[in-house]
Amino acid sequence: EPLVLDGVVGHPEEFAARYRRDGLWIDRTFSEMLFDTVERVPDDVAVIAGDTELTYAELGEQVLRLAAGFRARGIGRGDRVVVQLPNVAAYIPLVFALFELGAVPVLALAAHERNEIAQFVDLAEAVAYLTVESHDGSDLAGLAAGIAASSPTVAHTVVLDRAGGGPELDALLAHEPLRHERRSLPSDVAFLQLSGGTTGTSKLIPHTHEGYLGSMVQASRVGGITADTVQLVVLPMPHSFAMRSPGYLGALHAGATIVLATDGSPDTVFPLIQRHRVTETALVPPLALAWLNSSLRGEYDLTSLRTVRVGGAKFGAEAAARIGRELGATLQQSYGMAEGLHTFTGLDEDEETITTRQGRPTSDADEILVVDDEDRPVPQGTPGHLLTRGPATVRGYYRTPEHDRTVFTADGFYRVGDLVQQDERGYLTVVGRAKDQINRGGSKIAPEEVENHLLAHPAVHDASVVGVPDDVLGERAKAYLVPREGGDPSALTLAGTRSFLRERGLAGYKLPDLVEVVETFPSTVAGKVSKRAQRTKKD
Ligand code: J2J
Repeated sequence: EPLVLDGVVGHPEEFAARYRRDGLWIDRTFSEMLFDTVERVPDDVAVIAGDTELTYAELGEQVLRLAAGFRARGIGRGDRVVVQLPNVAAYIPLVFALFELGAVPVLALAAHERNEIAQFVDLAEAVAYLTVESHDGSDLAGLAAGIAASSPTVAHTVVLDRAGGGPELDALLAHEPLRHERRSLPSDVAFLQLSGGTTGTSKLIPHTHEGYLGSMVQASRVGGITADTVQLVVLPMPHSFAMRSPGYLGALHAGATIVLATDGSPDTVFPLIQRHRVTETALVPPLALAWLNSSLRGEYDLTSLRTVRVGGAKFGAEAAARIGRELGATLQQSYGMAEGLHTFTGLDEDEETITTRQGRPTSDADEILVVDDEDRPVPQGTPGHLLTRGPATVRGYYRTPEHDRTVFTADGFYRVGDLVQQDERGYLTVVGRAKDQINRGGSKIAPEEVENHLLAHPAVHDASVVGVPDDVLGERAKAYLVPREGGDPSALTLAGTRSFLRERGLAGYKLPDLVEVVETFPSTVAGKVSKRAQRTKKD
């Protein structure tokens, strides 16, 4: 019996049938995919994190022990579990234990705070929350206690120590392993992924096993993943670039080795690359720049690196050209979105393509439309709005039918919100953005969410948050604030504004980098705030 989760819009049956027939969706659950590999290469190393090293057999056993532990707590198929963990060794076993049971993880970022976690718990009616006691100075054990006390749905919290171990993990691992078997179907929703977001509240994306794994298989092919791959994961594990483009799922599928790092800075990762002979990784542009510009580069042997994928934000052509020259690795640009579509440049493409394009879709079934403001297709090569539909791309968010009507067309195309142009071979170049979102070095911020919090400040009359150009991050967040009459404007410093937002439980990466107090906002002819004028304003 298929799992029915309310608030999920699937693909129409004729599309689903075609994607299955054409092998774009695969007849496997996440857990089956993993155990296929466990059976094939039990003694190969699957995961390395710090001092922990797990073979595929050991990983499989941990998954089944943890699954037994979760099942003993009553967690089963269709139950939503908010998982908020940094890139620790237990990440993959814990998440796959939930997959084995057919439970539906909501994959939150370690950087999230009270605000985001409470939203996910409420929206998904989560039965459990799984986290570490603290991360980057934020008290997640306290958050877990608060949620346990106040949430009407959360029956269990599991709090690991800071390094992702400790007694609660041991207690789960002490269970006798379950037998691996099919407890969910490939067509079931596998997990809920975060959207970058453009509105006041976070959106969750329901991905099925078959669709998400299908997109991973496509990416693994163009990404050249094999059993010999040693993949370094520095981006947050829940990010779709880290998961399936081709990501650690691609590595698990191929029987490759995954090396986890909790951050991507050269001092953390160069030693790991040297020690484990890392062959590939995925980076956002600021990290790629940090690697290129690091004085540590000469001190480590990085010659094992064959492929460096860069995506999540626009990677400039000059920096792009340096990857091959200075790191001796092939650059593979990737453009994608958690909602589904992902594109890649080929590994054997010419220099011009690799440095100036963000890639092309992985199959012809990924439909691409480039349109004007009235949804009319523009001539090929002309910039326009990207609309897409296909086997990787969902048809709606989780439980937000009204929002869906604005971001999906009647015939199921997703309005990505990016401005692109497409060349005659199908390669896309990202030339701008139409959606109200800030891309802070790959981290996505919804201005409306931050503005709503700022409007709650007693000294704020009005707030507008925009992205302003930044050499390293691409964009930084700037808040323009109109003080409230009679309020205390001296509270509206950068530090004051940031600590106000932090106290409201907003994730650190969403806090403004700059604050400017102004009398009024520039407006458009239509009388709306002109964010364009604010983005380009000179200080
Ligand atoms: C310009 N903008 C880009 C790029 C994403 C693979 C790769 C990336 C993501 C991702 C992903 C860009 N150049 N190369 O999910 O599987 C901006 C666009 C896009 C938004 C999506 C994957 N790569 N972007 O970044 O959901 O604006 O996914 O719409 O986090 O990031 O962000 P996100």
